[in-house]
Amino acid sequence: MTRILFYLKDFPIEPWRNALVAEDASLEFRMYPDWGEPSDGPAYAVVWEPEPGLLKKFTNLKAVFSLGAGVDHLLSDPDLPEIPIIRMGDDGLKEGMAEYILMSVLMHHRQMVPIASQQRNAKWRRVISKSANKVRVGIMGYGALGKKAAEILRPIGYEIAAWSRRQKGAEEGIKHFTGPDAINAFLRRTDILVCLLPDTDETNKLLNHERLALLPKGASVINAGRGSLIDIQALIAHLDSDHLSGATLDVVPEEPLPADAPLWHHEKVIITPHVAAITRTDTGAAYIIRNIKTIDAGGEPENKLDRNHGY
Ligand code: NDP
Ligand code: OXD
Repeated sequence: MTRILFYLKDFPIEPWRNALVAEDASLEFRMYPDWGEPSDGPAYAVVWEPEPGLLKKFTNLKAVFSLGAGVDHLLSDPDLPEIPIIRMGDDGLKEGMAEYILMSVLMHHRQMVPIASQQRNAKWRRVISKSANKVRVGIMGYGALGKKAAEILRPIGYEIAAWSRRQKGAEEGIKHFTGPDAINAFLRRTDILVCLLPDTDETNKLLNHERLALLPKGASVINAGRGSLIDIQALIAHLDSDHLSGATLDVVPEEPLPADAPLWHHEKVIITPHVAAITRTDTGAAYIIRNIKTIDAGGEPENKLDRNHGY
């Protein structure tokens, strides 16, 4: 029998119990705070934003599943046990993110930010948008989510480029840029910047005033990775000077965004409350059970955290 210890901050747990037990009826499902004895039997933990120090108490854990693709909520725990950490990478998560990116890219391409502002001011003025094949989309972070986003954007005809840390093989319809030496050229050719990077020491405030200035005039920015990537004051300065035409932010440096943050009311900014891709119980439960079986059989799980690189 496999025991799963479950801890989810701010999400209902019951749908997860049902989905996991539907995948494997032999599961013993324990919810915080009713864990039983921390030393009882081998177990897996499935968590989102656990209290720091909590996981250390469970000396028999074989692995921890992050109920999202990001692991910053775990790496901030100084007592995180040295066991495998598995990040979500199920199809539902990828599809959810691809939908969000498609929606946001189309919104910026078809200039919905100024059009919505015109509506608020009862202004009827035609706004003409370029054809898709003249719009250069740049995806920063070409991992599981970035790739899926490219897949959904490509048939529309956008000119797509991707920036990542490691060299990628040639791929039809994608121009690849790799590493710090290529970031400036990547930004200079990007009209709509899609950010899908993890929060690491290297990505923190990577998009500062100088780098945002490299984007062509009129470019827009979509961030659905982590809020730490962008210097928000620099972003606002570029929006106010009309260097940038708009931004869609699903993630911000401080979440929830404080009620008095000026960002809420900026004419050129669309805010969504970190909902670009929420792990779905059906595909998520199947992914967790599949990986538990792999580990139990002595295999290597999918999407294991690389602690050296922080993602
Ligand atoms: P992956 O690990 O699959 O991909 C991460 C990508 O970022 C890779 O392409 C990686 O490059 C690149 N990268 C990392 N560090 C650097 C760096 N220093 N320089 C250049 N490229 C870098 O992650 P996912 O695609 O699954 O998820 C990405 C992030 O999206 C998550 O970490 C999470 O923070 C966020 N997220 C947000 C959600 C939301 O609802 N807003 C939902 C889910 C995830 P390489 O390919 O070379 O390794
Ligand atoms: C994730 C997230 O990391 O929801 O999956 O942000």
